[in-house]
Amino acid sequence: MKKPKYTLPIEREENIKISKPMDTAVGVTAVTSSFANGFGQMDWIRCSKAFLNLNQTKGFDCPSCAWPDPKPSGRSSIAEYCENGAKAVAEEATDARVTPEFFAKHSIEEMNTWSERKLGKTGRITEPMILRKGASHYEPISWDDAFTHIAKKLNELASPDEAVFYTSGRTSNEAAFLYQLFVRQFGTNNLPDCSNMCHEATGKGLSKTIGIGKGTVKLEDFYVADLIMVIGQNPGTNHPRMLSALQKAKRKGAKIITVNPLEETAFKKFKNPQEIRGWIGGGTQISDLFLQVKVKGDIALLKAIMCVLLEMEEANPGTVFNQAFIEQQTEGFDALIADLKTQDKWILADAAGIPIGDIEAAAALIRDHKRMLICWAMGITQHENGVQNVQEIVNLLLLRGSIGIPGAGACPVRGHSNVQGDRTMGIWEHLKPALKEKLETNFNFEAPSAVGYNAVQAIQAMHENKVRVFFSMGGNLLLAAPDTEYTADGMRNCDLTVMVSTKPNRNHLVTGKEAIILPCLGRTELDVQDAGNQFVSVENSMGIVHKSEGVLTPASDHLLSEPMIVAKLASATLGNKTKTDWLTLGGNYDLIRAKIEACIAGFDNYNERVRRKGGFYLPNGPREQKFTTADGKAHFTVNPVPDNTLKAGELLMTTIRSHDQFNTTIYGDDDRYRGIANGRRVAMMNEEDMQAAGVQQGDYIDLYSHFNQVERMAPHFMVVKYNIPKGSIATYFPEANVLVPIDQYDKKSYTPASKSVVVTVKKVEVV
Ligand SMILES: Nc1nc2c(c(=O)[nH]1)N[C@H]1C(S)=C(S)[C@@H](COP(=O)(O)OP(=O)(O)OC[C@H]3O[C@@H](n4cnc5c(=O)[nH]c(N)nc54)[C@H](O)[C@@H]3O)O[C@H]1N2
Ligand SMILES: Nc1nc2c(c(=O)[nH]1)N[C@H]1C(S)=C(S)[C@@H](COP(=O)(O)OP(=O)(O)OC[C@H]3O[C@@H](n4cnc5c(=O)[nH]c(N)nc54)[C@H](O)[C@@H]3O)O[C@H]1N2
Ligand SMILES: [Mo]
Repeated sequence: MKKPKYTLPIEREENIKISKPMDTAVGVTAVTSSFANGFGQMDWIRCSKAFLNLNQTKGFDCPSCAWPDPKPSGRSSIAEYCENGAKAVAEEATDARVTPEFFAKHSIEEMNTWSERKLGKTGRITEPMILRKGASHYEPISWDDAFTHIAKKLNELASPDEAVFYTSGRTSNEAAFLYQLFVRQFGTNNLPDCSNMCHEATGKGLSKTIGIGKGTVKLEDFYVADLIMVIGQNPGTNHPRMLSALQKAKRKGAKIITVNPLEETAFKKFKNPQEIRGWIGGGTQISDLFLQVKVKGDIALLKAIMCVLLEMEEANPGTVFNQAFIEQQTEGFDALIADLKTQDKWILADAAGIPIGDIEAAAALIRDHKRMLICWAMGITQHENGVQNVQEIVNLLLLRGSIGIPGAGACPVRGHSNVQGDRTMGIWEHLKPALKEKLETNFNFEAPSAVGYNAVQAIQAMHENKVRVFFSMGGNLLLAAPDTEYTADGMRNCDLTVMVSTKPNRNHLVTGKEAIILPCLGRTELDVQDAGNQFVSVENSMGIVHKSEGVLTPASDHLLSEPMIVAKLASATLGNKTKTDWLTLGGNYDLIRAKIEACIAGFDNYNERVRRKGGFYLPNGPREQKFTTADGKAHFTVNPVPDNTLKAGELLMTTIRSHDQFNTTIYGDDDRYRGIANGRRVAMMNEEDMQAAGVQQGDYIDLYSHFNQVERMAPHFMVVKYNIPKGSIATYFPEANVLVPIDQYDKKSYTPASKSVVVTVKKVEVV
């Protein structure tokens, strides 16, 4: 058989080291590791300045995750950042530079042999660059020529819908608002974003049931909660500052239930590096009850818990369900109960892979604790039944009336630091009628009404030659998307791909026939415009909008800010068709904020309130039990249990993040908490599945997926014996994305099923 040619370099990693997963998260090693990371990449003055200004009232918002700051009235605690935030800052504030000379020296072909880690470590891009048709190397281009060129290509399209404008969730409110405004004035709603592959299922599931697409809790709710469930989330790695909140909750007496196929280190013990006792003490045990669910077993588990709660309620009526709340505030209770009565808790327990005794223990904890708060992330959303998973969580909260009261509610934990804000600003393939009307009256144009492409549809349209220009405001769609080879072919089909980026990534190397890189300022950097020093604003995972102001000297004199890039592009593309004074807006972000205030609810006195310490909170009805659904009620839903049966030899694969990466940016090759070092092409397998497949730890396997009769293959993964349920297997994102089928997604939200792909494995015989 002919060996397939891969888009990404595939190294056979020979020196992978496996040790026991760690029992304690954060602690001293993590802190030393932050400093090692910073000092390795920056000179020490720059490094200290960066770290001293991270998450401070006058400094910049951490460019890593969206977890809120613990001191809303004034972010002042020294070192209010975590190890992984420090890595993100070091990555952006690095001293390394990617100059035109660098691009002249290294061809696309050569750079395509480098790993993601090596690509990212090359440094900050200093000038706009163009890859001309058929050329082997990027060459410099002036900003003006770049904008003229892109504008010409956009204006030559047969329809504005032949262009796609992607956004990654680090983009500020100001840049995001201008960007969607430009795209809509240009004439399309093709605004896919990283959220389409992330919390889209959360947005859909929550909007339908409670009337708002976001969570209902604030940080202070953690400190008065009686019971916290953490489902499908690995906070030790992805939201490390959440561990301080969980620790504080525990010290105040809360119980914690964790639900995950892997017993992540954070669930065991946590030592808080910000307190003396964190350095010397034994640490806080986080999880009281760990439910080791099978991959995609969450609905079965939640239903089994609700069946047991129903039994308890029937035995002692009025003691388990919050009848008053259910009667006054909800719809659909009878249908839910009717469905639960058709279920068999033993069959459900088996489908979830959890002993019935543990399910009963979870139900008893829920019955005995009034204020319940449920957190979740990608383990819940990235499945074909992602929306239903979210709705099942809502069912449990509603049964207990645990929503809209202090210490209780829904807490989807967001990913990128401003992904929630981007949505609030209108980055979405849907243009809601209210925003459409506001944009039209404030900017004097007719906005398109047709729904645009989401991420999956955009890639499919590229394949069908319906997309000629792909423009990307940050991010790395090629590697973030499912089905890497399919997505790569789609990118190559475009005439022009344009990336607004800080650092090189694979999407600069697998491109349309022509490609342009527009290098932008990072969040850590000073942003000086005609109107003086500018700051931007972001919305965290809990709906608080606050400012972020860079302090470091920009990586190069040639960089433009993201708002200015949008302004110049809009001005070049729209010419005299627009009635918006783009360049004035781009030069003074107070003016952009005034426009946001005019168009988007909740931003009254934006310029004044955003300057207050700690920022301001956006309106959230369900937080006060005012459900914003059409009928003003919260809705129970009936969600079927997904069929998880596997044929002999099949395994259900979930793709997860290591401790050394931020999405497609790979900081290093270690996953310290899980005890894996020097490599990322690993497959974490259950011992019995290893025996059935005839493999041992250290063997290499090829992985295959077979969705809709299409075979996809990912070669050379090293087998790691891991504590994971039988039938489940875990690999890292983005290495395993080649296996995730583009057409396997949640039909309600289009979220790719990157946490449940059926695979088979084949041992690689060493010759
Ligand atoms: N340092 C760092 N921080 C980050 C990121 C990063 O890459 N690095 N990424 C950011 C982004 S964009 C996001 S969205 C978040 C992601 O944050 P997380 O959602 O925590 O990230 P993942 O690693 O994708 O894994 C989720 C967890 O779900 C579990 N899981 C997998 N399948 C299932 C399942 O079927 N059911 C259940 N119950 N659990 C399952 C996995 O074992 C893992 O513990 O983090 C953000 N923060
Ligand atoms: N199989 C699988 N696939 C997944 C996931 C998974 O768990 N499994 N997770 C999904 C999730 S949750 C998400 S959010 C997506 C992530 O998808 P994306 O947001 O598209 O990917 P990132 O890796 O976060 O983007 C990194 C790039 O952003 C650029 N960048 C960094 N900072 C800035 C900045 O300040 N400005 C600009 N303009 N550019 C900047 C850098 O050039 C960097 O290379 O991936 C999804 N894909
Ligand atoms: Mo995400």
